[in-house]
Amino acid sequence: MTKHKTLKQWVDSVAALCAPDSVYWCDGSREEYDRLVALMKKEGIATQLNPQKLPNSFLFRSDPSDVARVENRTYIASTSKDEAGPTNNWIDPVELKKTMSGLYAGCMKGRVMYVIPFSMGPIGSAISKIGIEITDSPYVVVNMHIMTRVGSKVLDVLGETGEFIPCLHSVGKPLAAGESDNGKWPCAPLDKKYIAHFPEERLIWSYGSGYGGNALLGKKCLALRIASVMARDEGWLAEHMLILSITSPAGIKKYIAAAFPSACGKTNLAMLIPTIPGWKVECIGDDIAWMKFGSDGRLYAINPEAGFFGVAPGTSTESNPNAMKSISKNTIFTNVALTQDNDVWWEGIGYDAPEGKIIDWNGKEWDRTKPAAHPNARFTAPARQCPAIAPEWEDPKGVPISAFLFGGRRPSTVPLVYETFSWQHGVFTAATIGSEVTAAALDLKAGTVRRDPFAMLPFCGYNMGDYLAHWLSFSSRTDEAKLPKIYCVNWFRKSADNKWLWPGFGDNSRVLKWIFERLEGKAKGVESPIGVLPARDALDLAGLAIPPGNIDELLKVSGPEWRAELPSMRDHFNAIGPRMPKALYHELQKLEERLASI
Ligand code: OXD
Ligand code: MN
Repeated sequence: MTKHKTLKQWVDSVAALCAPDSVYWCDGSREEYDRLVALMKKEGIATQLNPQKLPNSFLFRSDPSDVARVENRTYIASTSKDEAGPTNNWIDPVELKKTMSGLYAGCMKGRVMYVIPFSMGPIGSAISKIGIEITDSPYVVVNMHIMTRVGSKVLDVLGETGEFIPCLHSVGKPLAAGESDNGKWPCAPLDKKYIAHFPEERLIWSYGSGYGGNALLGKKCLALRIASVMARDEGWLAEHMLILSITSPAGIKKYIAAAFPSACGKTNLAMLIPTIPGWKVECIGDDIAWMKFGSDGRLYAINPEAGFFGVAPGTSTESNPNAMKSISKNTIFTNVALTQDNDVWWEGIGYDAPEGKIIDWNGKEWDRTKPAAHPNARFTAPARQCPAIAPEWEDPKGVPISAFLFGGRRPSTVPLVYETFSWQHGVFTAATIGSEVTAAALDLKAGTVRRDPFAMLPFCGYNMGDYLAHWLSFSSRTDEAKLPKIYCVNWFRKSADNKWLWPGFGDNSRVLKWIFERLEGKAKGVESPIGVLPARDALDLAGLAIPPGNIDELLKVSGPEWRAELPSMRDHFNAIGPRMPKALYHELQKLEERLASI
């Protein structure tokens, strides 16, 4: 337990409101993990997987209504609507607290209330932050064990007066006396789900969902939405970025952080195995980076998480062998399919579903015309299990970042890679990245570009205009030469006949190598109106069996295509509203002028 008065008072007040049967303080031990998993097995929520194939691993199936982040039920409840800005849902915080307090009243009846002290980042690092999550879900506790650093050591660092971020979570399903979940995933209906952030108070309240980022509050809620506000106020960066290191054959190591919207292969890039001899890539993190200035004026990054919460479908020995090894034991699977011998299976695992009865993510015998795993099925695995994890991944100082990469899915227009001209131009480029809408499921017309500044659209806890201004301000916080250089990448360009032009995956190391050599001042570049492209012979293509015409296409900058981008970039800036920085309109105008030459 703790001698921290404010913490004790908060826990007592939540217990009084939510009325659990008991309160339990988590110590983060292996014994605690095993005990909770055993409990969930008994309650029919967890299935033990084949211990020969997947030691100490378990499968969970969530309710079909509770399978992903719920963006339309996610709120930034700042005091003023303007503070949240036009890209966030907003409800007045007083009103929202009233509604949610009503929902929380008695919501933990029949359940245990778990108190989880956790550190985002290595315990005690100057860049790390402490959170306390209160939850009535043992599934959340075991996932937090993997995704964060949990336990008594965190309370020791917190001491009697340390700062912590209170994170309150309930699945929103009280139990009557003697009732149990009876194998059913507890959650509330969609219109009762709230994922609420009170940024001025650094407070998170989540109700009604037990899934992923809605419930593991250290991840998107704390490490991005609340941390982005803290970062603005304290002069640092909390970003939706992977962190990797790349080491040349000469043994020189550089660190790169990269942002892509969800489902653009971030985990694959973070763990890639280079196809070019002598080069090594190691992983520091696959989703979130917190960066602060070191005493040398450079930006140092830590991965605030301790695990991977990755999308299973599409993960295979071919697409990401390191991820497959990371999830070979001590892993929690959610909403994947179960084979007859208690192994997991999903679409894109790299082999056909085995014979015999397969149970789909709904818990029913699989109808082979439908997906067996939910498309957002996940694995939760300890980062330390990744064979490519960098030995320094938990260094409390962080790692110095030399380059930022931004990208999205762009079947046309955007070349494989280019370097931006300056910090301001780089911020402009990151502010306009996006992905082309391919599925007709969204309201947008196929081919429309959905712009997602810095891949932070769902995760920025304040006004997007102010966020962009915060990024711009970094060039006056240090010598610009000490800031990372900014690159745009696009692995997803297609030919006119709709074929991928670039093999991607391990071959993306060829692009990383060009970036590495640019940073060393060695690789040749060719200036274009949008930025500096690789000179044709500067990209290492040795051993790559793709038609030379593909490379021309991949590096093409078409005047008409780029001019056609300009109105949608302007609309996107206008939609951010009056707080949109003028400097970025200026960059847009400069781009337009440069494009006039081609
Ligand atoms: C994630 C996401 O789950 O970005 O990491 O959606
Ligand atoms: Mn993410």
